Amino acid sequence: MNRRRFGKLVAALGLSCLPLNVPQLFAQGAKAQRVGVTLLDHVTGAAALSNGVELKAGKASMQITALREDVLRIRISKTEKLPEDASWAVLPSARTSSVATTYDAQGGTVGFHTKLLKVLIDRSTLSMTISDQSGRFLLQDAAPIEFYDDRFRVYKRMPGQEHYFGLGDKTGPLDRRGGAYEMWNTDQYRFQESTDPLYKAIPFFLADNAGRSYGVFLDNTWRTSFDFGKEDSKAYSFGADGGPVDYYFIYGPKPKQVVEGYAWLTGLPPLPPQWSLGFQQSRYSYMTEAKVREIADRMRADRIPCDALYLDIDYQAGNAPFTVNQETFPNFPNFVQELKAKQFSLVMITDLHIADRPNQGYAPYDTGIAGNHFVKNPDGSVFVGKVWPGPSVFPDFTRKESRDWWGGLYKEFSEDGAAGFWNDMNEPSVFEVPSKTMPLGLLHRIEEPGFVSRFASHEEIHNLYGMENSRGTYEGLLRLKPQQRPFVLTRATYAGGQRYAATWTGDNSSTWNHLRMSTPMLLSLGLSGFSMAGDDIGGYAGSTTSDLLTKWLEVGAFNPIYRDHSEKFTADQEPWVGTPEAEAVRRKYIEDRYRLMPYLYTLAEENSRTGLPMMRPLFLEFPDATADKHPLDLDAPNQFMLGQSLLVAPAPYPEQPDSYLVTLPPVSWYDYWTGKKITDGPHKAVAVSTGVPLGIGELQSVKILPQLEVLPVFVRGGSILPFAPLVQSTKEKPNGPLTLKVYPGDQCEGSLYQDDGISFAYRDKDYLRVKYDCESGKDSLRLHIGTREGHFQPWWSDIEVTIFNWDATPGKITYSGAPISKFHFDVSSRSLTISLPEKAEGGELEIVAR
Ligand code: MIG
Repeated sequence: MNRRRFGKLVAALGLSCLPLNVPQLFAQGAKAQRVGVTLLDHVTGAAALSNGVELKAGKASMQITALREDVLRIRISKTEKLPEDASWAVLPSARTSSVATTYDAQGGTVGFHTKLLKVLIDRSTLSMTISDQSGRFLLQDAAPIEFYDDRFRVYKRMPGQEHYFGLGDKTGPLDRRGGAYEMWNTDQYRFQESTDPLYKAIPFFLADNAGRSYGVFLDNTWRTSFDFGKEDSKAYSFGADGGPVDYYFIYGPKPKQVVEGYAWLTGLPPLPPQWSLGFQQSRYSYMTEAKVREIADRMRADRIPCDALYLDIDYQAGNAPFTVNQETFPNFPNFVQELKAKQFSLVMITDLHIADRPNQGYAPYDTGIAGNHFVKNPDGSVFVGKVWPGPSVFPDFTRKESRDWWGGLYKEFSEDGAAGFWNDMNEPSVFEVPSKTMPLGLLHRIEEPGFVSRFASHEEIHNLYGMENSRGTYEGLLRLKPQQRPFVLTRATYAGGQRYAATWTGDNSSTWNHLRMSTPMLLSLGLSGFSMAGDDIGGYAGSTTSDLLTKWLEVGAFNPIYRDHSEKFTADQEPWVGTPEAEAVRRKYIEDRYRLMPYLYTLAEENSRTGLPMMRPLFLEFPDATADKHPLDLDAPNQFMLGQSLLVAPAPYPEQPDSYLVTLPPVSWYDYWTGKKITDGPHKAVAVSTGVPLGIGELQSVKILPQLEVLPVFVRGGSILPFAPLVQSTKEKPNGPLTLKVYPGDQCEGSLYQDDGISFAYRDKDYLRVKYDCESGKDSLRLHIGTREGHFQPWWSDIEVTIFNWDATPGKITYSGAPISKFHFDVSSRSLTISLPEKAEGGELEIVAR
């Protein structure tokens, strides 16, 4: 059956005359019922729960509960019994949370309310409406829930001004409105702009309706699909090929609250090791120890800061995971130590498929078979599929015991000193079969705390498999080195996988269009829980060109993961390829990322504490920027925020020489590279392109003539950004002061987080957090440096404060009352630089005009 068939039915029923007459529509829907389709379309029984309501619809049952005042869970079953209450994605602590609700039953409706939300179900149609306190509807069924065999589909009204974001690593425009998407983890080598599905299944989206946001998370690991009005412009829908109807409603109204609510449900990412924010160089494959050494030494010789080098599959013996080719990597442990001494972290690929090599002394196979750890055919034999090692067997990652065994396989590499591991091919990818994966009928075993033990078909486990692979890796590494933050990079995952691994967008191509496509993909991943994400810088498939590599390294410098990677048999893609001039431009951007590291790391820490992604669409920071409150990003393709302060504006079509307009939210802005103020906010702003004065609330724009060596980046007025002296690796201790750059403006503030970057000592207060704020007047400024929180000792003993948009030599400067004589006023950049001693208790910097 066509998964979206019902959309057509809805259209035929006259949904075009919105606002809906819901009861009528639902009644007609019932009449139009087809053979084999079960529609849940009237309430036959209702009972209050302390935290929600329970309903019967004939044989079917439905439960709506409140986990928090602003988070609801909706569970529906065709039968009298709801399915097992278990989840791979939702944290038990969140799933078992509840708040008291007030039961509402009057006339033809039944429901409840929390302090923030009201839920009403129409008894005659079973149509559910969720609205806010003021009664404005947020989510409303557009048609009865439809069951067909094991499939189901849920339909919601789609208001004309509502826009949809998220769904993980999808290509195409940031706004999902008008598109349809599937979730089925797939090895999509050389995916293109409309390839779907891709590698990950994150059935979560954020909806924004004129500044009021909510999220929906469909917790279902089967093949799921979402249609945002592709079939019918008045309704959107989601459904699955099997498994439970179990979805969560997360209320904003601010989009940041939705993102934080989703993190509360599915978990926060761990604080990453700081080196993983450095520049990373990879290739399929550096074939020998000597080649890796050459790359490492060239990085240092050319003064290109770099933190991580990757080993792709060819370091292994015959592609068998957890082996090392003794001919090409003859002194492996020494080699890892040598790289460490050169301040590189080594990341090794470890694919999940274990070579099917009985009786050959291959421990991963022997211990795996002995422990009964592999996925089986329905007849009980071990499933064998062909992948890189040839015939291979597959760990049964939905068994805790098998994950623990898997994690133990990392013992030697971990002892050798490898810093991170790369879980590729875990969709799982299987060669030489049309489905590219395991047969759907294979049997996985669920043997897991919190779950009833049972067999589950591959169809149920497929989308989850990669996540549980990366979980086995993460938890195993943690057991092996409890004091060291693991770094795992996974290709496939499911909702909640951010708890275990960072990710990348898979096998892109070395084309300008792929550079363009990366920004919305990474933004979508960030909204879907995965902040620690990157793409293959320079492109994977095909050979890059010099200019493309340069521009890609510029944009990537402002992405969370910054990793250059390329396919076998493509041209070299390291930062030095081409001319010395090209290398100089690339070096400048890589260096700048390292100077910005204190800000990046502060954002990574914020992400691990709140779930807010490092890289953000504009509407997350400026939800009210447009007059009708539509998301600003619709007018600003490919612009993105890095944290709350930086706006990065690559060309919307990066290969085109034409000028383009950067849309700036209505606050003041500075040029990141020069510190010069470029706009004054809504009051005084003119549209730079036309010179026409703008009214309050209107958008400012800046006209950019693209230049290869320039990536436009803007700083929000009212930012205080921390910078470090240049280092060649995050393992190097910076030498010199901490720099605070102050960009005066409204709500002027900033913060800084530091720790040792690798261990968990921060949990015992061994970190440093400082908050800054400032107030500015004409030629005067007061900067407050907060008291240091935590007892981590920073590298600096002085702070250099640079204030931009400064007009004259100051009169008097004091720091906590003591006069400061060391300062420099630079007329040409209109900046004032002052040197201060670092003080644990912080202080007050005051500058007054002459
Ligand atoms: O079948 O390990 O996406 O990054 O270099 C290809 C070799 C397997 C796919 C990954 C790519 C990696 C490559 N892998």
